[in-house]
Amino acid sequence: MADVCGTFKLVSSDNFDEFMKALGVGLVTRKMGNAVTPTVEVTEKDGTFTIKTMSTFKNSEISFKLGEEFDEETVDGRKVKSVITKDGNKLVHIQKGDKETTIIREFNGDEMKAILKVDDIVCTRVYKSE
Ligand code: ACD
Repeated sequence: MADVCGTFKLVSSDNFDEFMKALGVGLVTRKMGNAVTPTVEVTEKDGTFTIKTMSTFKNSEISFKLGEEFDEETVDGRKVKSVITKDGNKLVHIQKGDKETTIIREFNGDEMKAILKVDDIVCTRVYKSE
């Protein structure tokens, strides 16, 4: 398994509401999104990576090969073209749709930090190993 694999639970989140607002996510979904503490599981087998994000509200699962574009439907229902590359201990996920969003997942030992960007908004979510 690659060095960017593991299972992590959300421990802090900064600016997620602003990030969701910029994507046009409605109030009720934003409230739920802000309230849940997802678990993220990253695995890799024979060059195919899988990222599962699980919560009591919504789940998502994507499988991909590094650098190869794939179709993704985001948890807020956007249909985007995604590409994920690896830069050292980071997975860099670019989603192209009506708006371009970036999710950088950085792995440092028992911590995974997700930095989500859209427009000029930056949201930081910190996860710790389960
Ligand atoms: C993370 C964040 C994963 C979600 C990233 C972008 C989604 C865009 C908008 C969120 C819309 C609704 C939020 C609902 C649930 C959020 C948590 C569950 C994710 C499956 O990796 O931390």
